[in-house]
This record gives sequence, C-alpha cells and structure tokens, in this order.
Amino acid sequence: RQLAARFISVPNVKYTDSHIEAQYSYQTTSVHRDGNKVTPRTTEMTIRTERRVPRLGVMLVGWGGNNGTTVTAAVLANKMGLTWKTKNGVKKANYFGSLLQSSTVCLGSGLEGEVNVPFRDLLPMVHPNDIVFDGWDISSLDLGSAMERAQVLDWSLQEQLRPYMSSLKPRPSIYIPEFIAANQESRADNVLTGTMAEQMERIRADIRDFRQASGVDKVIVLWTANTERFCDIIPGVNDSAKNLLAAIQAGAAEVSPSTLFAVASILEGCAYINGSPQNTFVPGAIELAMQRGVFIGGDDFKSGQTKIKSVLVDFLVSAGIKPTSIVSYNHLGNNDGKNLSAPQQFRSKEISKSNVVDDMVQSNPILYEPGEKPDHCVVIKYVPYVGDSKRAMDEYTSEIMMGGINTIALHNTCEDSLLATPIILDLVMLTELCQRVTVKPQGEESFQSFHSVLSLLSFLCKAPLVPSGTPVVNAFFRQRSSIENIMRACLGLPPQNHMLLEHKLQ
Ligand code: NAI
Ligand code: DG6
Repeated sequence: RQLAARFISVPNVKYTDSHIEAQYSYQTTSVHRDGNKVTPRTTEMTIRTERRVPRLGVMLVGWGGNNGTTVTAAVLANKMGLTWKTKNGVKKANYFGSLLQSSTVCLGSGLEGEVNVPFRDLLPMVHPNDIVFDGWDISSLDLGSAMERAQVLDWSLQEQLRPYMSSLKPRPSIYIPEFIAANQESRADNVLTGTMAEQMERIRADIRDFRQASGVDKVIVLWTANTERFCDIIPGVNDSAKNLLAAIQAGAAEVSPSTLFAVASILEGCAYINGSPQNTFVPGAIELAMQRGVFIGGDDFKSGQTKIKSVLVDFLVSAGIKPTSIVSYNHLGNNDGKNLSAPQQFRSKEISKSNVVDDMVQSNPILYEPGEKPDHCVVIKYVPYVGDSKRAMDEYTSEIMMGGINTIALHNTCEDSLLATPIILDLVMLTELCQRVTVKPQGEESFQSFHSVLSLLSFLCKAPLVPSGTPVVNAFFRQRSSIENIMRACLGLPPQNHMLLEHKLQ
C-alpha cells in the first residue's frame, strides 16, 4: 500500500507555515572501553525542516560525459513522460535505481499490516523533474552529440531527445593534463586559459551566471568528470585553507582541477560533491568548507560492484562467516574505462574500491585478529567493444565451519551510466534536503546544521568522506538505515528497529 506521508500527524510535531518542527528523543548507548559499563543515554532535541522546496540548479563538471549526458537526458525524458520502442517492447521513462524516487520505507503498521510509503514522500524534497542542469566539459560537443557518443540510451529515445539536448552546450573547463590520462588529450577542445586563479574566478562567474540566468534558488556542483590521479598533500600548499587559497594564487603544481572546482563552489556558497575517487578534498579544501559552512560530500559513486560488496560482505561477516579472499574484475569500454587504463588514474579507483570492506571486517574480532583483513584484489581492464555495458566478475571465498570453504562467484552485466544516474540524482536531492534541516539539542542556544562534511551521503559513495574522527560506515543497510531514521526523526518518529515485538508475544 502506498500513502503520501507528507502530512502525517504526530503529537510531538508542529507544522508551521515555514517548518516541520519535531521534538525528538535521541537514544544512544555509551560503552566504557572494556565493555563492562554500558549506559543508555537520551538526548532531547528539536529538529526543524524547512518546508519550502527551492528550485534546484545542478552544475555538472564533465557534463558531456556518459554520466553527464545520461542524467540530463533521463530527467528530460521523465519530465516529458517519454516512451520509446525497443525490440523488447515499449519502455517508459522512470527513476529506477534512485533510493529516494523508487524505494519505499515502512512507516509503521496498523490493523491492515505494514504501511510502506515512497522515501520521497517522507519529507518535502526536490523532484528530479524540476532540476535545472548546466555544467562544464573540456570537450565542446553539444549534449545531443555527446549523448550519441556515449552510446547508452536506445536510439529511438535519443531521436526524441536530440532537439532538446543539442541546445545544451558545456561551458569551457579547467584542463591540467597531468591529472587525467594522456589518452584524454584529443577530447580537450573546450578549455579555459589564463592563470590558475583567473580560471577559478571564471568558474565562480559561471556559477553566478547560471544562478541568475536560470532563476534557480540554489546551486549544487557535482564532479562527474574523469578520474584524476591523487594529489600529494604538501605542507604549505594544500594543508590548510589559507595555504590552498595562496597556492591557487601562485598557480602551484599540486592543485588539481577538481580541487579548483571545489574551492570555487565553496567560495560561492554552493555544496560540492565528488563522484570520482581522487582526493579532491585535500585538508585545505575541507577546512575552507568548514569555515564557510558549505556542504561537501563524496567520494566516488557507489554504483555496482562495490554496492554489492557492501551488501555481501556485510551479510557474510554478520552471519559469522569469514571472507578470506575477494577478487573483483571488471572490463568496460567507455571513456571512463579508457581513462582508467592509465596507471595513476587506475590507482585512484583501486584505492576507493578496496577500502569498502574495512568497517565490516573490523566489527568482528571473533573472525579476524586485530589488523587481519581478507585478501582483496581489484582489476579493471579497458575493452572498447563492450562500451558502457560494464562487466563485473567477483569471487568471494570464505571460511565456514570446521575448515569448510565457501566460494561465491558473481557475474554482472549492466550499463554503467544507468547505474550512476540515479545516484547522482539522490546525491543532489539528499544534499539539498540536508541544507534545510537544523537541530537544537536541549540546553543549547541555537539550531545547528549538519557538519560540512556531509557523511549522510555515504550510502551513495564508495569511499565515504566523513568528518575527522568519525567512524566510516560502508555496510549498505547501516547506511540506508541512517538516512531513513534521520528522516523519521525529522518527523518525530522513532527509528525503524524491526523488533516486531507486538507479534512475538503470546
Ligand atoms: P566519461 O569519460 O564519459 O565522462 C567524463 C567527462 O569529463 C568527459 O566528457 C570529459 O571530457 C570530461 N572531463 C575530463 N576532465 C574534465 C575537466 N577538468 N573539466 C570538465 N570536464 C572534464 O566518464 P563517465 O562514465 O561519465 O564517468 C564519470 C566519472 O564518474 C568517472 O570519474 C568515473 O570513474 C566516475 N564514476 C562512474 C561510475 C559509473 O557507474 N558510471 C561509478 C563511479 C564513479
Ligand atoms: C570500472 O570499475 C569503472 C568505474 O568507474 C566503475 O564503473 C565505477 O567506479 C563503478 O564501480 P562499482 O564498483 O560501484 O561498480
């Protein structure tokens, strides 16, 4: 059963013209180091959610790429309610794969059983059809031709979208060749010139121009451009906000295009999300975001193989089974794969794909000695023929009872950009929602926002960026519960605990 939950009536919740205001008891369990003293704690708080949903503008870095064109085309197709014929029948535009648009949460239960509502109806949030897109690309191709180059969408859908997509042109971008693969050079015909500081100012001006010309209330900038190599963290260059700003003025070598985009967005007060694995958020960029109270999030969309890994390893370890070896191959033939065929760019991806099991392994000292980890190998190969249709093959070997060995082998074939597109939408819709939520713990004077490093986005990212000293959670269902329960808290509802005690008593 589906029910719009937007105006649910809860005694401890007040709907004013501008806000949903919930009185909430946040319950945690504090444990002493040795585990002998365990204390339940309750913090009373007021949580406010602004009700007015702004008109959202999203600027994509890498707009002319496979993800950039696919997300723009998908939103247009949904907005226009397009259908198209394929050899398998008529298809209709949808948002499958979006947590917020296409999944449900159990609101609670009544006489007729469980009531499930769409995630998107829990709180007022931006609908993807209303997002206005703009962006930059080092390739000058208009989005109609770029969509054709991407080879993701069915041709008869492309034909319908072409007139609209062709009028969209990426803005010139910052291109510093040493950060992406040399094989990308032939694409770079739409690049800014001038000093590093001048180029960054141009990006800031673009953001202001877009905001004004489109009439959007808010802009979020998201990097879906090529994977860069990692930056070295150099004291005096990118280790503090002050040094990073000075390094940009000086045109220092170790400042990447993605960091320049992040700094430009932060200075314009726009949230910035990193959909690729590189360390865009050097300490100086994080400090700048915190100083300015701007959200940053990332890193690297968790779209396919890694998403399954964050489910499967969680299942194995939480079932008391010990994964000892995880081997993940992929091959793909799109431009992302071409860029990742260069060693430094592959290394960035290898790092973000490899750390995803750490929290699950560390959570179980019965299975793993301190410091012990499964062998974990990540291989990516570029095979042009398969295009955007990525193949992922995984082998999970685990130790089971009494010396037994359990091997699971998976093969997944799927259009990579159709997995990334709903994630891009969820990232910006969730970030925008978080910008409207503030919390006032009892006894404190004022309402506070979420931390600038928006760890709630972890569910959508392979290598979640979290505030310093905060646990990194990769486990899929823990990440999902966090989003669900924080949204429930905004409505004064208790966390979903799945106890179903009322059905377990005589
Ligand atoms: P793509 O190669 O098709 O698109 C990237 C675009 O970025 C290209 O059009 C390129 O010209 C442009 N570009 C490169 N450097 C730029 C710069 N400095 N400024 C502006 N534009 C620039 O790649 P795709 O498939 O769209 O993926 C984009 C990124 O998302 C990659 O880094 C990829 O690793 C990452 N990603 C993709 C996932 C997926 O499932 N498709 C999942 C996780 C991450
Ligand atoms: C090859 O791994 C290309 C990558 O860009 C991936 O397609 C992307 O990172 C998705 O990774 P995963 O592990 O979530 O499928």
